Amino acid sequence: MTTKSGGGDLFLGLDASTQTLKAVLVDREFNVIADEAINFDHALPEFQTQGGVHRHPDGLTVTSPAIMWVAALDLLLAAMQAKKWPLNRVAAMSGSGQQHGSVWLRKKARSVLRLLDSRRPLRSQLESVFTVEDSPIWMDSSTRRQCLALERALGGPQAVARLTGSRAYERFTANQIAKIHATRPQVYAETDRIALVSSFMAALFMGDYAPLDAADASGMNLMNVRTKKWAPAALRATAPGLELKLGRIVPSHRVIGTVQTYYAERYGFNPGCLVAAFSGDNPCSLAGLRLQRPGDVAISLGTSDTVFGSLRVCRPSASEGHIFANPVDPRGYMALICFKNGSLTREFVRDMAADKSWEVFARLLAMTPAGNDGRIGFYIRDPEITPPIFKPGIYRFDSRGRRVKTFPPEAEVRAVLEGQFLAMRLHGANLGLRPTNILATGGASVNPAVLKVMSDVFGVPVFVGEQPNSAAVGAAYRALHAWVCRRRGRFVPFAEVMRDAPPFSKAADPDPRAQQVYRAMLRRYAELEKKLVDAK
Ligand code: 5FX
Repeated sequence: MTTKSGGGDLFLGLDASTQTLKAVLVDREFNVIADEAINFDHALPEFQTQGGVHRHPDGLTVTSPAIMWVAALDLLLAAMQAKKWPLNRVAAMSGSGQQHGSVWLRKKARSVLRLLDSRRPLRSQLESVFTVEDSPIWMDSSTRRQCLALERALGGPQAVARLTGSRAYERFTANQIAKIHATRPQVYAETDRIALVSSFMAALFMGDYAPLDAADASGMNLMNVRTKKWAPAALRATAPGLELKLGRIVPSHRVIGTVQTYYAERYGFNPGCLVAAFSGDNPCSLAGLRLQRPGDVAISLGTSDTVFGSLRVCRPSASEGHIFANPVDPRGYMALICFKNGSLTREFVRDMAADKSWEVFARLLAMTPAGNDGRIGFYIRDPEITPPIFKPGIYRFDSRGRRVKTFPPEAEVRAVLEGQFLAMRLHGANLGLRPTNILATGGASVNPAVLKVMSDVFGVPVFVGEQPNSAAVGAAYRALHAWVCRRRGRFVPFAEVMRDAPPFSKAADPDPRAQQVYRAMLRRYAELEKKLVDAK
């Protein structure tokens, strides 16, 4: 068995997401050699979650039982052991957690963590350490009042965005904390530590409270996104005595400890296995997709679409998206923008105009030129956050900007794609994202017709990569990064660590003739969008 601190040749990445707890094992050649997942609803039915969460009757509150995550870790570790994962070869590990969710621990939690008994599962030892049994998570939107109060205290949405990287959002941890402080002051008083999901999972492995990493701490409305330190004004406006309950923020590539003896004794981990700071799922995905240089942008085409990428400059906006600390570059930033209308909206248009068939969709698309003869459409099937258009509907405009009721089918299919990608280009640029290449992920990234329009609208090549568990893989890559930095005793650029990773494959090249068309169209799109937003 390898016992030297950080000795070994494998890297473990965990991902505590909303519905599952996953683990991947990665070797020095960047191959995923094993993976495992525990689905909360199926494996732990006693918690009666749906999609890993409890939606409360007010329609706004969404929570998950904190002990369920612990119980899932017991199951995950047991499964890894049963499948004979070579855990004694793991040199370093890290993890990813759904962002914004908070875990509330009472004082005794720290001694329980330090004295974990390797003869017993974690669940039975941690059952009574929570002051809040149902953790508020990122899907919660019950804190409008607290958001307004934070914005008032700090001088408005733009001031909050300038300071923390995002305007006040309901799901962001400050506003969740303010709500618990206001509605359950006793619970707040009894809480010794408020962890994020990521730092809580790290604490389980370290056997002590774990510091927060700067990238995940950026999703709290509490950290000065430039200095990566707590922002005193935001702390004061949220709840009294908060800094002590939150602990330290460290750079995301920092080694924060070694695994508790519990993991060596019970599961055969190398006792010197390093634990690197855990981070949020979006920052970990950025690492998993290796978006290390400004200009590398990922577009994830899922139920909702997400655009994210690395940035050198920090230019937060109150009207769109988020700026986080970069998880692989302590001097850099990352931008993240979510668009609610993603795949379901594209499928809705496919069903309406293209006979429910992607083949027909692609054939129709080929009948129209880039720019759609000046037609522009906004397809708002679900209330949209970027841009804020809350009233569902289809808003179609002809080449002279006049609202029209219908488009021919071949124009309809092009309009939905061009509209979505123009929105991404416009709002991404407002946050400083100027792609030089795009990595497309998510369900719809297998569709060549969709990727071709993406490439033309942005005017850059589009790549695809097989990376199904990008957050867990990103956590493993970050563990490798932290391990290399520790070994060399200095910060080593992530790009250097990942230099030999296999390249992604190109799926589409932009048509140079389309550049001019989309540049002009972007201006018109922005004007029409402004009118729609102002009319709400
Ligand atoms: C990002 O701000 C989010 O709220 C989500 O992507 C969560 O991180 C999902 F886990």
